[in-house]
Amino acid sequence: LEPAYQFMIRVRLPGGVCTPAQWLKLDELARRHGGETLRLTTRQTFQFHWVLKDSLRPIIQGLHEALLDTVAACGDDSRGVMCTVNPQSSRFHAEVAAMAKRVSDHVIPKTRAYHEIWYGSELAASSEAEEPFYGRTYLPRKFKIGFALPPSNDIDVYAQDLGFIAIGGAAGLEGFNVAIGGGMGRTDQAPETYPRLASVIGFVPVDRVIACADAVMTVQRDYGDRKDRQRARFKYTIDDKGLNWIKAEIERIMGLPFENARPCDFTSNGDSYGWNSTPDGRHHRTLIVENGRLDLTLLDALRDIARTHHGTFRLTPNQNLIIAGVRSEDRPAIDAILAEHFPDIDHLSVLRRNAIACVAFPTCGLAMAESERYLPKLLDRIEAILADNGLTDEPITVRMSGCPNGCSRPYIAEIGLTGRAPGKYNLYLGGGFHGERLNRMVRENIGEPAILEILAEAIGRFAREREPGEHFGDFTIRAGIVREVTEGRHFND
Ligand code: SRM
Ligand code: SF4
Repeated sequence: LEPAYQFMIRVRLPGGVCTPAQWLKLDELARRHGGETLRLTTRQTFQFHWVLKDSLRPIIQGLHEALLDTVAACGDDSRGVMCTVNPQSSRFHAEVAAMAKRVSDHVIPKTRAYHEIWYGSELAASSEAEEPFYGRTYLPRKFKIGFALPPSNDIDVYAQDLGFIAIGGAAGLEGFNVAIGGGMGRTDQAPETYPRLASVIGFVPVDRVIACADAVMTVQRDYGDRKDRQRARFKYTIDDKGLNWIKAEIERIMGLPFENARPCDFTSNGDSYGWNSTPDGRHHRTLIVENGRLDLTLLDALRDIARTHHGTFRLTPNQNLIIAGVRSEDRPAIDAILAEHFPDIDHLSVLRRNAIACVAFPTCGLAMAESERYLPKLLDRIEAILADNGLTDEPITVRMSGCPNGCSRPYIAEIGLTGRAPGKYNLYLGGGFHGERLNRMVRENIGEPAILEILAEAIGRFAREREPGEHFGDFTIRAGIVREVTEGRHFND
């Protein structure tokens, strides 16, 4: 007899796209082995929680039947590759999504050991063979890649170790601005750790993307800190060696210099809700899934939709879901199912639509405070403050994490909260509305009354003193409520 060890399983889902058949399999496995719940994550994939040891193999084999796996969803390798999700966001969407998938296929470990362990395949000599890129020691730490399509920065490209920003012209997709060295994780009381926004170092044409990804990952593989895990992420390699040195080394390995970065603009890192349409006559319905948690009610409704849906499901980086590629004639049936199960789904406040919470308690072993289970209650109270100030329809990004690791990307929110102890959080203000600026801590280790007091004062001033169109994060800096952070390494100053 042994304790009932419990696990989390994360699926690999490049760009967050899955078919209705895959959805139905995920649903079936979650009902049978995953506590009747699924979690949509901030990197556009699914997590099973409450998985007992005996259920590991049935889930992984079940995923395999649906052509899904968990390879490189964790570990010191390149994690799930993200891609701006909404097909309506740009005419280049399909091309960029295909590129994200190509890069994902390229960077995952080639090991056969996974098949041998989980699918019971015969032992192959190949599992002994050297990984062509990762070798025996893989990367110093996790490595994250994402593709953004301006004007949407839904993937938070500046939080990626390697971000590609799509640039198109009249003739089509031309290439990508390349941003390196983003990352959120930090440790309280350890000022040598900090979040950092990725630096844009140039432009590569479409046919150089794979070579660029290889070169960037090679630099991190060979120069990243392998002694101190706290400082092993690429962002620290860049700051320790110097951005110019790192850029030159990437160019040397790539065999070509970067072109100058091209102009581009982001307007938001949120999702656009409701129905959107694309020129191909298809329709796409974005649903708010509060904190990405699919409970039994949502699972039931989405199973009904998956049974008749002919398009795809797309998971957004804000933990929401798009029922994508819907034919005009299928729209009424989807609307009817949603109306039956969730009459209120489109009535969540603007604040809630721009909020993210990480998982935290009860499943995350690193949590210090509640997040997913607490943020909705805190939002009730912040909504009341906004209403008192006539700001109910004001979009403000709020992100909560149960510890400083920052899985909800809280350090780029206009209001950020990271857990310190049960009921206690660090409060950060001043992040950029579309993920372009880090925030700064305004108070450490405080409970709800102090959080609400500080927010009530800042929001009150915002209502009275803001300039037309000014976002809350920008206002808190202009008004001197918080000092701007211009570089990650000065986050703790
Ligand atoms: Fe994360 C670790 C959940 C996105 C930074 N993260 C964890 C673990 C696996 C805890 C652990 O190691 O024991 C959490 C599992 C909790 C649970 O019960 O499910 C966890 N991370 C998540 C998810 C599910 C949060 C969510 O609510 O959606 C996200 C899954 C992403 C995915 O699908 O792959 C998730 N994690 C992120 C992000 C956001 C992103 O990548 O865009 C970050 C910040 C970006 C970054 O990496 O810098 C993030 N997670 C971390 C870190 C800190 C890394 C660091 O550099 O210090 C850890 C801890 C670690 O690696 O040591 C961590
Ligand atoms: Fe867990 Fe911390 Fe990540 Fe939240 S931020 S899921 S508490 S590791």
